[in-house]
Amino acid sequence: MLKYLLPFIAAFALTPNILAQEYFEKELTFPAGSTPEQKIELASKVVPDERQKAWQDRELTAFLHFGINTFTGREWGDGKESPALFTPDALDTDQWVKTLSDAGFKMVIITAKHHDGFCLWPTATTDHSVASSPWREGQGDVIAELRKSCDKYDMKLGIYLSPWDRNASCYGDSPRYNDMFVAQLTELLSNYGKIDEVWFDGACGEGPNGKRQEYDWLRFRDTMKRLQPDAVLAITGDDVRWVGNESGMGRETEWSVTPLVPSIYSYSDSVNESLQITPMSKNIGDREIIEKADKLYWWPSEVDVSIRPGWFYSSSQEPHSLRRLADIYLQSIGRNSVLLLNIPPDTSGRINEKDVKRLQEFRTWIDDNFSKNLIDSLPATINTVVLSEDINHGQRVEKFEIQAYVDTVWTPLAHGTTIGKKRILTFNPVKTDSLRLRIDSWRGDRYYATIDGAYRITMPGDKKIIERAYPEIEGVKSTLKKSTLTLKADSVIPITGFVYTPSDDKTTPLVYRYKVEASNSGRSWRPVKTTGEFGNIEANPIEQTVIFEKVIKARYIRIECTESINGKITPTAFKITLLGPKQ
Ligand code: FUL
Repeated sequence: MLKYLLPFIAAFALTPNILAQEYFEKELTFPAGSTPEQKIELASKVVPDERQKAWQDRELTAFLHFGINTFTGREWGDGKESPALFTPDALDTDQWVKTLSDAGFKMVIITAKHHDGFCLWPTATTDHSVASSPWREGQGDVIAELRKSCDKYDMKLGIYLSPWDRNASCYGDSPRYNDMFVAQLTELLSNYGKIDEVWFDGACGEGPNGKRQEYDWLRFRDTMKRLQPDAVLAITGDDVRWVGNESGMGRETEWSVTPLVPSIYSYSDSVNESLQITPMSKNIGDREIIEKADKLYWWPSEVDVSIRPGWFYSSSQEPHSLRRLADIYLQSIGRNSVLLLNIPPDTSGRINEKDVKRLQEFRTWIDDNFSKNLIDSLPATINTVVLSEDINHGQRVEKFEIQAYVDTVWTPLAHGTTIGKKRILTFNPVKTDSLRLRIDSWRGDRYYATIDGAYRITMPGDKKIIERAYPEIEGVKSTLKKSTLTLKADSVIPITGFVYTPSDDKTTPLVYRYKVEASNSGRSWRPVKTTGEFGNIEANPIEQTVIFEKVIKARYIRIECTESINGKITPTAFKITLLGPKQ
């Protein structure tokens, strides 16, 4: 009997002690029997560890998606690509790092291996690497060159290593592939100096043999901790959390303290389901969620987004407008997140000059708008305020209002919920000589929030810069029947490809795999060769441009959805636009 009573006695005895504890680094398990009030009190005491603090201070990190997809124009390669395609004849990592350093980035993360399995370093684990490519006659090593450039420009280096590998024949044979993955990680974390962030992407599909892999996440994490103890583990890791979209937007309410269980833990699905939260939920840290939880994590958000629509370079895409980048800045760094901005090197192996120009404009916009802090020289006309919490004491503020003293009255300028590491708020311009921050609700005994800056910022104009590589063909009609869309032109015409525009309506399933056929008569059909897959469409539902291997001549094109994202193969609507040769 005593044996059964003991855990209860221990739990009750623990509660007062744990409540007296000042802080809990990185995670906290509530003592059994904690009341909702005690849980909220304890939530205020969860703090980041040193690695997470250093990571958060960097604010702006560059992502470099580069590999076989750069040369095929695809977002997800299928692993069958020949290494002979890898021919970046002017590859210049100094140009990458200098460009990024000039633009204010403190770290770069490179796709050492993406889902197609092609390795940018001469690994001993597979032949599917730069060693089998014509680049530098098979003697090259992109990671080594990047390391050197990072040292030259005082830039930190991070590694993206995709767990999903569509090339490795042992993928799906779980213990064997886990060994291979650990060997790859070991090479990267042992031979290239200091690595500050390791990125394990969450995308996971079948391998070349159709089998799915059971990853040994904890072993992967332990390997990283052993070889690079200062590095943070992102996404499928417990140091840095994916914000939940790839469009560059942090949440209005962004909690770094959350009961959301990182997916490296086997119990993550069941616990998250019982709490009814996912990494994509609108709110992952409110009181009602915490009160239902048993455990909390300091798991801060990273906003990953590409400067172009896709992650890999494609000549048919353009960089986003400066206005879009400015919005991204305010909605990521300005919403308690780190911004991980992807700038994909092009087929020559350099950061494309259009992206270099856009990055320079972005830097200038940040400097012009945020280097003169008017808080030191009020009275002034301002339209932006920067707030912060001292995260050494956790994240505590739940509701606030910022006010300005205007014509003898304290006037509300903006209000919000969370603050966190940094919160930027914009409002209509107002002339004032005093500001005050009213905290309406917080957790714990007190809060540590301050007004750090006041600015008058100007948002760049929205220039229309996107133009199609090919003009749309006029006069096509479409009829949608089940999961097949048939497009009919007035006569037989040359067709170079098509664009699929995913529906904005969230209830319409997205097309993931498809088949294309062409016909002159509408009766007998011939297949048209394509990759048959819209890679990464779920996380990043951008327009998908498919260019055929060669121009075809047809009057009819039929596109069938063979697999949709939610498994049902009957999307109720999908929009296809045919493309013709350049005029
Ligand atoms: C996604 C991947 O599937 C994309 O290809 C890209 O690497 C992005 C950063 O993460 O989930």
